[in-house]
Amino acid sequence: MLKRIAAAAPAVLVTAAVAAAQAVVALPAAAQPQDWRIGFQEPATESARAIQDFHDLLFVIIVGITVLVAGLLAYVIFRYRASRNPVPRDFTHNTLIEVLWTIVPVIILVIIAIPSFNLLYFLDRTQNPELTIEVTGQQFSWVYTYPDSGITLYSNMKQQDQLEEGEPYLLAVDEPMVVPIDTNVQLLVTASDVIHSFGVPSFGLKTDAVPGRTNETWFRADRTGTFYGQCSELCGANHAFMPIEIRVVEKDEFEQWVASRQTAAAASAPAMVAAAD
Ligand SMILES: [Cu+2]
Repeated sequence: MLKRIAAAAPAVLVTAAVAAAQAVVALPAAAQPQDWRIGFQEPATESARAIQDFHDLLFVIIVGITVLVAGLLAYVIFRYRASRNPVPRDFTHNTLIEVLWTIVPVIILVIIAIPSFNLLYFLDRTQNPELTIEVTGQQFSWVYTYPDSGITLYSNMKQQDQLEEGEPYLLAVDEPMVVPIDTNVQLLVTASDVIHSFGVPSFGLKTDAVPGRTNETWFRADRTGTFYGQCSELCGANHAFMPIEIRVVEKDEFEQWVASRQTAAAASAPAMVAAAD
């Protein structure tokens, strides 16, 4: 009996693990924070993937250094304690070890610096932007302007009673930024009052929005869906309530969206002129 239970246990564990994995997959397709998550959001751009790879490299190096230093320290504390080593030696220099503890860290820093600079330059800007969006942070919302198509979106966080089924409170907005898939999107980020920061983890984006200054960044999303981010610079009382929502759609869907927005803008423009008269 016991044997049979023991034999069945791994199968049960595997089933539970598969169910848990499916539960994770079945969660909303949107890229957003999840309870008890460890690690990064699933990347949706080459930039986010490269950042996560760089993080993994650094993590290995950091763990290695920490284990080595802690291990040496523990060994010295144990081996050279007063009871075991009553008459300490009194030398103060060792050329070999001094050369080593200078050269080895230099080599480690060079190993870190090369991919680090590559990544910085890769993230900085795109060589051929296919779509430009101006992002303006303001207390406490984001404004997205598409200069090529004359569209301006005022993106405000949805209050709890405005949320639709499955939309996360504190992340969902009334006017998400809409972008096409597989397109180099250039972002020109600025602010109109204080410093904000445009951060979308699954895109590997975090760019300060500084009044009087334009910071450039870019992304190229490789899957459709809804991606959430937040203002990442403490900007005032409602800093927590100016989230970012980006919808990545197929290219033809994006064209339709642009056309519908332009039609809507054209339809409302004469009315506004008439009202002004
Ligand atoms: Cu802000």
